[in-house]
Amino acid sequence: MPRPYNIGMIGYGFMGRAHSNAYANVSHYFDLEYRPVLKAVCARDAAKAQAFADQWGYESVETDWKKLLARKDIDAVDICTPNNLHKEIAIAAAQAGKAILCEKPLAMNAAEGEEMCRAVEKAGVANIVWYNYRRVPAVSFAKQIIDSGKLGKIFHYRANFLQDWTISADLPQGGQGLWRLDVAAAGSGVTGDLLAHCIDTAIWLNGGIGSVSAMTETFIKERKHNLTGKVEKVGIDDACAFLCRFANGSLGLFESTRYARGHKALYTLEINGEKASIKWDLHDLHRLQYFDHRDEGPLRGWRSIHVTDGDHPYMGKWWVPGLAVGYETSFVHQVADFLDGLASGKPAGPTFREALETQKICDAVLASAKSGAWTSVG
Ligand code: SOE
Repeated sequence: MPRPYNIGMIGYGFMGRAHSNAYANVSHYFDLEYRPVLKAVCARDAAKAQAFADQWGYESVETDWKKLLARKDIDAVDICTPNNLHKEIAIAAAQAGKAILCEKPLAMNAAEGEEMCRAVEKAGVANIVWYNYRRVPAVSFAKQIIDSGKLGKIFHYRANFLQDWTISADLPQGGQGLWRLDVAAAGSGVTGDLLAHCIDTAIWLNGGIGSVSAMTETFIKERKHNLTGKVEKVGIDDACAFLCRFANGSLGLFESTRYARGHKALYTLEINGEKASIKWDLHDLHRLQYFDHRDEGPLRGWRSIHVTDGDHPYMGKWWVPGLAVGYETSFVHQVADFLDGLASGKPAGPTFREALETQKICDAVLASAKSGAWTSVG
C-alpha cells in the first residue's frame, strides 16, 4: 500500500489548480510508494480558500502560512504564491523540515535563490521547482534523442515564448491575477515568467550557457496599480530577446513577449545538429518534428512524430497508442518523478540548486539589457 504524503499548498491561482490536479490524479496512473493527500490549502482570504478546498478536495484551510508550516501533519509545502514570497516561505519551510515544491521562477533573483538553496541543503529537505515543460512527453522524448547522440554536434538552439494578453493599456498591474505585471511581486516580466521556462528546457537539453547579449522593452510605461489605485510606473520587461553562447559551442537565440498579437502561449523550440534537427511547439504539444539527414535522399524530410506510443516517455501510463494527453499531465509527471525521487533517494530535477542556474541566466539577461553589453553568467 502506498504511504500517504500530506501536501500543504500556499496560494490557489491558476498554478494552484494545475498542481492540485496533479496531486489528485497522479496515483491513478503511476504506481508509487507515496500517495499525495490534499491536506491543507492556505490563502489569506478564508472564504476563497474554503471554496478552493471544497472544489479540489483539500481536507482543511489555513489563512496564515506560518501556521501551515507549524503543522505536524504536513509533509511537503507547495509554494504557489507570487514570486516575492518564495524566499521567505521556502526558508521557513526548510527550517520546519518540510519538503518543498516551489513554483517557477525559483526566486526574484539569483541572490535570493542562493539563500533558498543553502536553506534546503542545510535542512536536508527534498526540493524541486515547477519547470513543467521538461515533462511534456514530446520534450522528454527530445531529451532522449539528443542524449543518444542522434543530432551529432549541436550548432543552434532557438526558443520563443509568445503571448498577447497584456497589450491593452487599460489592463491594471498588481493584485490577484495581475501580479505578474507588478515588478515588486514578480521581480521581472517575461524574462522570469516565460524565458525562464525556455532557459530551463534549454540547459536541460543542451547544457550550460556562458554569456548573453539581451534587449528588453516595456511598451506600456504606466498602468493603474490595483493595490494603490494610482497610476504607477511599470517596472517589468514586456518583451525580451537575447543571444547566447552555450558551453558546447552552440549559439542560442531566445525571444519572449506578451505583445505578439494572436499568440496565446506559443512556446516553440528548435535544435539544429550536424546530423539531425528537432522542433517542438506547445500549441501542438504531443508532436515532435524530427529531420534526419541520414535518411535516404529522395525520402528525406521532416517527420512529425505523434508522441503517444507506450514506449514514448510517460505515455505507457496513459491511454493506448494514438491517444494524446495535455498540458496538465506535465505537472502530473513532475509529481510522479518527485515522489519516485523520494522513494529512490535520487532527487528529481530541477532541484533548487539546478533551478538557480536558470535564475543566474535571467539575471545576466536583465543586466545585459540594461548595460547593452555581452554579460557572463555569474
Ligand atoms: C503566464 O501567462 C503563464 O501562466 C506563466 O506564468 C506560466 O509559467 C506559463 O507556463 C504559461 O503562462
